[in-house]
Amino acid sequence: MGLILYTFDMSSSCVSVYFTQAALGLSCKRIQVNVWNKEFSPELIKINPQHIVPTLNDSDCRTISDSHAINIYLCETYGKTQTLYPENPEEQALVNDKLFFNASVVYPLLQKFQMILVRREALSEKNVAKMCEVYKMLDNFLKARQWITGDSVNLADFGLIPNVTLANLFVPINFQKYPNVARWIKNAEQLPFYHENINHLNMFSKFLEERRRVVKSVL
Ligand SMILES: N[C@@H](CCC(=O)N[C@@H](CS)C(=O)NCC(=O)O)C(=O)O
Repeated sequence: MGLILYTFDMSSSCVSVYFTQAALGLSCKRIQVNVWNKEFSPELIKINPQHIVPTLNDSDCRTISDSHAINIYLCETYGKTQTLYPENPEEQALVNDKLFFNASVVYPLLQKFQMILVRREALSEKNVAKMCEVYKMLDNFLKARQWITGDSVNLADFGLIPNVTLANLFVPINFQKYPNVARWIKNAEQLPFYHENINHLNMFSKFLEERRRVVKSVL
């Protein structure tokens, strides 16, 4: 049976799993689930009543349904390179720190922007300011290093890059003000599997464009 990933190409969380999957050279059957239209397949509801993507189902029927948990599982189970999720407790703690930052700070804020599209409201100034704070924090994290926790790319970057580049579509990053973020994104663009994110961003930009035409007050 192998690895099955219930996914949605419009989801930045899913892109982070694509990155890990590609970096580890794993093949994985992708089943697209349009969660925006609530087109949950019966198989997804059966294995994950929360019907959230990404959801990974491994051949032994293990089900994992959070991108950060999936990425750690893939590295620990199939990881040939320890640099993506270091074994050393101190280094691993730094990666975990930024994974939780992504899950508890960046993603919930990004979700608010996405909900605006659904509810067709204008962006709140408060949330725009919060996102600018996130950019500032990232710029500080990246001051002394090439990647988010050190000088080699790891799961923290895989989680943050899709979310931050998507946030950039809602709240454009001032790259003059945050040069370390600009450098980090440029480095990410060189990753051999970055096309997964380009595909995601292109789809999202198109969607935003359509919405802008329909609702002038949004963005
Ligand atoms: N923290 C989760 C977020 C996953 C998430 O919110 N997924 C959204 C799409 S981006 C979803 O499946 N929503 C469907 C629903 O809530 O029913 C992760 O990183 O995997």
